[in-house]
Amino acid sequence: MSYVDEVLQSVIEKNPAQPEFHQAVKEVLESLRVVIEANEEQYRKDALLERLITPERQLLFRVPWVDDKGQVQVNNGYRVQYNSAIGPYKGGIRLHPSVNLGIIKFLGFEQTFKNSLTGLPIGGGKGGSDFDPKGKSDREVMAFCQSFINELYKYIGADTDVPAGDIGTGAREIGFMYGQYKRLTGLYEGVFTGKGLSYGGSLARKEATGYGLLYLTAEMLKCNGQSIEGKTVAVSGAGNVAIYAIQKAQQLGAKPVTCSDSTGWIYDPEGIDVALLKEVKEVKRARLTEYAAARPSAVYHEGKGVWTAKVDIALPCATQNELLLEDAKALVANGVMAVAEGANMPTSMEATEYFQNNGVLFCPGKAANAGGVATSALEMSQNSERLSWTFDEVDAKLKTIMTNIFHNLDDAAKKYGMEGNYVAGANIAGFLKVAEAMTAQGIV
Ligand code: NDP
Ligand code: 2IT
Repeated sequence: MSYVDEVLQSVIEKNPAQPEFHQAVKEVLESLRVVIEANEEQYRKDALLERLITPERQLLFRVPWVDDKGQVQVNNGYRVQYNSAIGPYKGGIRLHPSVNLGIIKFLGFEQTFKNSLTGLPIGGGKGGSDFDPKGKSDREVMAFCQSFINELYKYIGADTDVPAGDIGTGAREIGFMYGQYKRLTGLYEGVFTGKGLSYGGSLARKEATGYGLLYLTAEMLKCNGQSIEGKTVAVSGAGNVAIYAIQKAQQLGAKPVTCSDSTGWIYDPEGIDVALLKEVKEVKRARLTEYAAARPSAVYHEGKGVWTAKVDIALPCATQNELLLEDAKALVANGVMAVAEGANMPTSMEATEYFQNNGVLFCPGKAANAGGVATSALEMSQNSERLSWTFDEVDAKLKTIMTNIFHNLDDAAKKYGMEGNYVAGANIAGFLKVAEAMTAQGIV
């Protein structure tokens, strides 16, 4: 049996009931075959893949907090410190009822490659909880965040592990977590990113994932003789990534016509009104029905269906496995020409292969959504030098980073005989840097 197959088999045996983790590992290892096989004996002897796949440390802890009725609630807390070969652990905190260890591991594994692709010195990590911020009062969210940090503060720090936002964790949650960390440690340091601008946050971090997604998509189209201008776009999600993806798409001359949340989706043939979407989601924290109520051109559909819209470009920006084979078929039948992932692993492997086999340009999340964490690394740099850069400075760096990422994965795909396969290109380019750093640092 080949080394890759051996490791794939053992991952499934050793990590039962973690389907998202298996999926992420399978996608990466399948596309690394050509690289591993070229150096199989050495990699096997060094157990390089086993070390890459096994997190350096996994923290699981109890998070008790008191709700507004005086009732004690208990949630599970997680932080998976995946790989520190190229820098301190770096990655977001997800707060969503679906969170479990397998989901945090898949996210941490992906993050390791993504962070490598940014070209910046950040290792991979991810954390979270099954706490659901939806419908909670600000006081309840604060009580949860403080309790979460009462345990986590022991294991994080500006030079060891730097958490940030993800689903359910935005500026409010980061503020509460940062405040508690500072209170417990007495340290005013860049231990979180995505901080508020008044206490060490970076301009353009809030916009960075969505903007970066569009910078990369525009570059991918350009390198394939196309332009983003005039294209219609389907975006899923209505959170941090989706909102700023929609905004940048409009700035680049495209027309986003959809967005979605966990209850339904909007089709707005006039183009999404970003100011209204921000008001509904960032300020009121309300459902998309409120968007439709305020916008005559918009149609609200209950449930799934965002991928049935006829568009040129699809940008999944909500969550994992939200774009399945049947969705890919609908998009292809409607003439989609490019798909780039704003979310982490939103497209199933079958759907990804369907796009690739039907000539659709496809860029995976670990490259396409890397602008968020890249700008987090820029926030860390600003915190270290105790300076703040202007919005335009950060945005210009972000654009350069996204353009470079695209060319790195394009070059890697070409070098290994898989031109146009950006999934393989991203996995190979991300892997080679981490593997080299791990090998140089010995068996640790
Ligand atoms: P937010 O919490 O701001 O928004 C998430 C959006 O997706 C919401 O509209 C939410 O709807 C929807 N959503 C979440 N879970 C589900 C679900 N199970 N089914 C249907 N819809 C769902 O998160 P972000 O925008 O920050 O994150 C979105 C994706 O992007 C995630 O995959 C995240 O890992 C990834 N990402 C985020 C980065 C960041 O910097 N924030 C960076 C890189 C990637 P509802 O409100 O109804 O739950
Ligand atoms: O998935 C991701 O890259 C994020 N949620 C952002 C991580 C970060 O550290 O900014």
